[in-house]
Amino acid sequence: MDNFSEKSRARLDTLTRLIQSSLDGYMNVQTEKADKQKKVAEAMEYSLSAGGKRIRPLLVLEFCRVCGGDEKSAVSAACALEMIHTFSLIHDDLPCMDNDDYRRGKPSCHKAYGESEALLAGDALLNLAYGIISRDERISPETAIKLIANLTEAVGVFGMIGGQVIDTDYDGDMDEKLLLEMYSMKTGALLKTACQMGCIAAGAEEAKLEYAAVYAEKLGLAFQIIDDILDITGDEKLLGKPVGSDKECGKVTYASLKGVEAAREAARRLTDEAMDALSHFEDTEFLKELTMFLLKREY
Ligand code: GRG
Repeated sequence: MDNFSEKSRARLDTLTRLIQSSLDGYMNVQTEKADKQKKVAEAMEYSLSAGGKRIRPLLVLEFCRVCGGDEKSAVSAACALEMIHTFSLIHDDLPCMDNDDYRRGKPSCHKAYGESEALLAGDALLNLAYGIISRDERISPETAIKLIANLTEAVGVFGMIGGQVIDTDYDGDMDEKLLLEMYSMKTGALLKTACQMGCIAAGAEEAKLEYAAVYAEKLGLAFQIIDDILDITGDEKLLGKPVGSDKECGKVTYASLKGVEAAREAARRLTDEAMDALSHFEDTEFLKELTMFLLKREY
């Protein structure tokens, strides 16, 4: 994260520590309770701590702050979202989905723990995510319900899962329109709920949620296009997984459809549009630097 100013780097360190210690806290409760379930708790912990970028929880906490909220009220939503993101990666790597052996620089969950354990670890993370929001005493029951409603929509059949359905069922005849629709759902939906849950935790008015959605829509498309480019031009060591898997699986991506240079240009344009949407919020230096980092990222 070289493009960060000193101030933003300090903020990044603070938030990353907060996210990690909170995730550890939630997972410790599971591990301490586990008896015959030790292996599944270990598999959950293994994938959750494997060293992702934590983009989604960072967005939850930052959107809460730029809407004038106290970040403590967004911590459970931030951790819940990272749990759900990790769950989606565990399931996405399974042989019945993308069949990937490596994730975040380590053997994927099913390679380390076996398929049934990985399936259950993913399910348990999804379930735990909703549990920690519903039991968070730092937020009102009304806020918890709003957060959970927003999150379930993002994960569901018209969100991430729906995007995965398009990815698996329509890969043969994917045109640009369908591809972008799939990206918005499969990748964009979790980024949108990240930004909107931050607004909800801060008690922001509806208009802020709409602006957050515009930012996230643009960011989600740029993020997935960069992901496609990295699968062609990326460095396996930095990425922590093999490159070329999209081509090997015969997958149509924006980069394969348009070429790497045109894809890079589209990601730049979408990033500019995302930056414009941030003008509706105050004190967005960190968010802007994070957005630029995602455009230039190598992992
Ligand atoms: C099976 C019910 C069920 C749900 C899962 C598998 C699936 C449905 C959805 C797949 C969603 C998916 C894997 C989308 C790709 C999004 C993406 C670009 C992930 C990589 O995100 P990063 O770069 O990863 O933030 P790190 O490791 O940094 O956290």
